[in-house]
Amino acid sequence: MGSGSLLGVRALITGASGFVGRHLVPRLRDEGYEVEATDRELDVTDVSALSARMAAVRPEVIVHLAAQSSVPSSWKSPELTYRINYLGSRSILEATATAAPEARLLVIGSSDEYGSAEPGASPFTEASPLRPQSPYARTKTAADLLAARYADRGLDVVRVRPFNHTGPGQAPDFVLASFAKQVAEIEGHLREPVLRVGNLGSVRDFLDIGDVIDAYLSLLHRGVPADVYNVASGVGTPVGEHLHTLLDLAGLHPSIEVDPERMRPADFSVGDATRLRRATGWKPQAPIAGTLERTLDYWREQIRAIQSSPKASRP
Ligand code: A2R
Repeated sequence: MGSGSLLGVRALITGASGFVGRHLVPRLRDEGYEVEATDRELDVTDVSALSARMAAVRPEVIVHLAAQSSVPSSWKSPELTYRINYLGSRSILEATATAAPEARLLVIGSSDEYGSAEPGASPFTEASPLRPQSPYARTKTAADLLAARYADRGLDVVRVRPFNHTGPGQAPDFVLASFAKQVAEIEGHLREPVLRVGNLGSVRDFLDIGDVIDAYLSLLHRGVPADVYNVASGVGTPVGEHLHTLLDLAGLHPSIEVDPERMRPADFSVGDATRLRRATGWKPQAPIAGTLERTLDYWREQIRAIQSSPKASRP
C-alpha cells in the first residue's frame, strides 16, 4: 500500500517486485511520490481487478513493468508470454482509460521490438521499422502498437523502448547478471573454473539500471510530450568485452565454454536516444564498468549469504 502521504503524487506500479521495480519504487518514494506497488497479487490480465484497484488508488502516474521478461522463456511458453505481455498491457490500457483517464501511463516496451541490425548500422531511432524476432519481442511490439492507438484516442500514454539494462538484483537469466553470478560462484569455490556463455560476439547497448530509472522518472513529467522514446546509450559493445571486464575485476582466468542452450546468432542492437535527450535532458551518467562492479558485488553478497547459511548447499 502507499505511504499515506496526501502531499505526494499518487503512483501505481505494476511488476514492482521485479528487477526494475525494486530500483524504481524506492526512487519514486525518495522523490516524494505516494507509491502503490503491485506485483503478482494484482494479476495484470484481470481487467476488472485492475480497474477496481485504480478506482481505489486514483493514480496520477502509472508505470507498467509487469511482464514475462525473458526471451528464452518466451520460446518455451509463447502463450503465457502473450497473455502477460500483450493481454496484460491491454488490460492496463483499458483499466486506465476507464478508471484513471487523466493519469500519465508509461508502457514499457523493449529494444527487441526493432530486432537486429546489420553490424555497424546506425543506431535504431523510434522511426526504425519494428522487426521483432521472438515471441517476447512480438508481444512487446503488439502492446506498443495498441498503446499507440489509446494515445491517438487521447490517453496520456508514453511508450518506452529501453535497450539492455543491468545492475544488482537482475535475474541470472540475463546475460551480464549470468556472467557476474558465475564469476562470484567461481570466486566462492561453488563452481569449477568454467564459465558458460552464449554468443560473445553479439553487440548490445547496455545501460546502468540507475540511468534507466532516471529516464522513467523524467518521462513521468507532464510537460514531456506523450510519445514513444528509446532509452539507450548509443554505444554498442560486444558482450564478450563486458565478460572480460568482470574477469579483470575478479582477477580470474576461467575457461570459457559455449553453452549450446544459450547460443544464438550474433545480433547487433544499438539505440539512438536523441528524442529522449531533447525532451527531458536525460543522458546516461553511469559508466558500465561501475555497473558491472556493483552487479558482481551483489552476487558476491548472495554467495556469502548462501555460504554462511546453516543449510548451505551448492546451487
Ligand atoms: O514472474 P514473476 O513472479 O517474477 O513476477 C513478475 C511480474 N509479473 C506479473 N505481475 C502481475 N501480473 C502478472 N500476470 C505478472 N506476470 C509477471 O512482473 C515480476 O515481478 C515483474 C517483472 O519483473 P522482471 O521479470 O524482473 O522484469 P524487469 O527486468 O524488471 O523488466 C521490467 C520491464 C518489463 O516490462 C520488461 O519486459 C521490460 O521492462 O524490459
